[in-house]
Amino acid sequence: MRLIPKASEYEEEIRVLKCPQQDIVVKASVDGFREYFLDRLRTLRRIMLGRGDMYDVRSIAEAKREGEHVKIVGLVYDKRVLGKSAIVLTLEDETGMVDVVVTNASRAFVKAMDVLNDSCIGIEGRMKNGTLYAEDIIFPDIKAPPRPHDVPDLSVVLISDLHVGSKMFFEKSFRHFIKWLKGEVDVARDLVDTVKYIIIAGDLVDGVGIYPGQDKELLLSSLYKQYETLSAFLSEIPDHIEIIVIPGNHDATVHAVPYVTIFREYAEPLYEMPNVHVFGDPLFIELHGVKFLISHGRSLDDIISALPGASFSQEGIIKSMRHLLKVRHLAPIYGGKTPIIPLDKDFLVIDEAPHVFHMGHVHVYGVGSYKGILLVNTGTWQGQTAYQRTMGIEPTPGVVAVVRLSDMRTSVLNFHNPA
Ligand code: D5M
Ligand code: FE
Ligand code: ZN
Repeated sequence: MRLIPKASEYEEEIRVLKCPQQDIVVKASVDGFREYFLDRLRTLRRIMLGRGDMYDVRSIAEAKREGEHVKIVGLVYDKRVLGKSAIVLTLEDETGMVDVVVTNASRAFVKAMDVLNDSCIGIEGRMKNGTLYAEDIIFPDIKAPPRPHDVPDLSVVLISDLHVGSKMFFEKSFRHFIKWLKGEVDVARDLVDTVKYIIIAGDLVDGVGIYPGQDKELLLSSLYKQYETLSAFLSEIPDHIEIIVIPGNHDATVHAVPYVTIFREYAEPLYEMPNVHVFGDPLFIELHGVKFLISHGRSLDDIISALPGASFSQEGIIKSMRHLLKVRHLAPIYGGKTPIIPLDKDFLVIDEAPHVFHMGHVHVYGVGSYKGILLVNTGTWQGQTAYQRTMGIEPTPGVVAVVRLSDMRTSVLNFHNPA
């Protein structure tokens, strides 16, 4: 006897707080990236100023003119590491640029190692002859919002990177997962009754022409066929479960962030499913009051190659996701592997704190937390590609995270069965 109602007895409750719309592309700034970066600076500076310890911030021009002991906020224009003795950061705001010297005697030195180009940071220090000597570095930083009350006993399954259409798509494992959702697998039966949502964080299909030589690794060479096959799989999922999807760099979207929703023309069967909700990236939604920030994670490649200690290991990926929250930006580095659309508003700033931060893309599963925020990277359903072998990326296929909305308890289940 089960007294608590099952997930199938609950109405969906999805509130979209932020999602890029199709029309953003035509709004791309004519001014190139100036407006875009100004908005990044202004939004993050406002967040930092609102925190209390940064109320006395000066503009860079002011600091240079009259400063002795000052605080500034700016975007990192350049970072130079001078051996083990000092790091020189060049910071920029709308009034000017300044070189910031962080010597290894300063408590800011360890923080300076983690500073990445184009992110917004604050510096507290002393001006001397037009150069700022840092005493401290202040990151925008974040903390989890208060938990909502009276959350029903429902769970959300997080997955990503299915790559349907690839020869390496683990169809058998994915079918096993769907069987579990139908209640046909004798694993965590109590949990499956609570599943009301599935979030898929991009790379739903393998796409076509995404990388050189991809055609040799494709089972389905038509993008239409790939979305059709994906939709056939998803239609097997009980229809009281709402499926929330965003695009990845393999999907039919504009291949620059923020990603617009998957083009309907290619994915008609997906759009026709009543329980599938198609969104863009980044997506900020509330499910019964619990806030989710979902983004495919293309920028993780750039973070992993720039951030000391980051790597394609589970720990290295969680470290990278923590860093994104600390700088409150989903793709801080400009000019790497992550193309950015120059909008006059920076959609990639994390202006509101979520309870859960979900990414994929790197194909390695990881779970962790930062300042009370649950971090999940959901691995993949694709085997190791030739490129990943050369990069030493060991994918973790068939792993799902199930997050219970009422207490955020996270269960990790492995559905991989390659045989
Ligand atoms: O990306 C899966 C992971 O593999 C991600 O960390 C990027 C990396 N990857 C895979 N193929 C390539 C190529 N050809 N160039 C650069 N990086 C690559 P996914 O988005 O699923 O391909
Ligand atoms: Fe992927
Ligand atoms: Zn990807």
